[in-house]
Amino acid sequence: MTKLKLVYFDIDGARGEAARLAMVIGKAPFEDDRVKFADWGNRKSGTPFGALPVLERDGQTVAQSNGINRYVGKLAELYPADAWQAALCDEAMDAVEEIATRVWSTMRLPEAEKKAQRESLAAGPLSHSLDHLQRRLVAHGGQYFADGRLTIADLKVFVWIRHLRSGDLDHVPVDLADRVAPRLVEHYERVKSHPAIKAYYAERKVAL
Ligand SMILES: N[C@@H](CCC(=O)N[C@@H](CS)C(=O)NCC(=O)O)C(=O)O
Repeated sequence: MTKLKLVYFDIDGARGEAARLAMVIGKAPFEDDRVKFADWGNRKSGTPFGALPVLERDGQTVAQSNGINRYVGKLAELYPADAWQAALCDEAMDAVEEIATRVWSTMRLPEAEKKAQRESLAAGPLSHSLDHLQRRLVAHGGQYFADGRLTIADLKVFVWIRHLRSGDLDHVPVDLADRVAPRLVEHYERVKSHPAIKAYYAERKVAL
């Protein structure tokens, strides 16, 4: 039997989380290898691009979060079979990845610079990205991003909106998504209420 291992940091969010959720929802058995930050220095050079997530399948590896998302989305039946719907699913995932990369690239900046850059992102590109994502959701019926049902794209957006509303991102207003993109917050609540997601976070004792 094929063995899957998802290697990601020991956090319940960010780039590895949508793949974890997809495998939980799809009941695809996998090993959840949670790397402690203290151990990362020893493991980094063993990864394809010096970064996580990495998915291992029978000892072989694949990196890049959205590629992993597509693969596990297919396994979990959370990726559209129709090529156009698949493109819409990819669009939402890539849109999140694009803005998240900009926001997270400020992580190690000196405090004053981080503050300036994050405030500027929040007022400009991050707000625009939320607005655009919301418009795409509405254009596709308002419930889900593609295929008229829950797909891996919804999981990626869910994880992003949760992060933005968590208060973990200093200098980004915690109510930004609520103010700029209330339909995305409704979408977040919709995904959050999925029974498998509720059960998963309850078991992990993660408050949503
Ligand atoms: N394009 C990559 C980016 C991966 C990435 O930057 N991952 C971060 C964690 S979210 C990481 O591994 N940071 C540690 C490091 O770069 O040393 C992807 O989408 O997977």
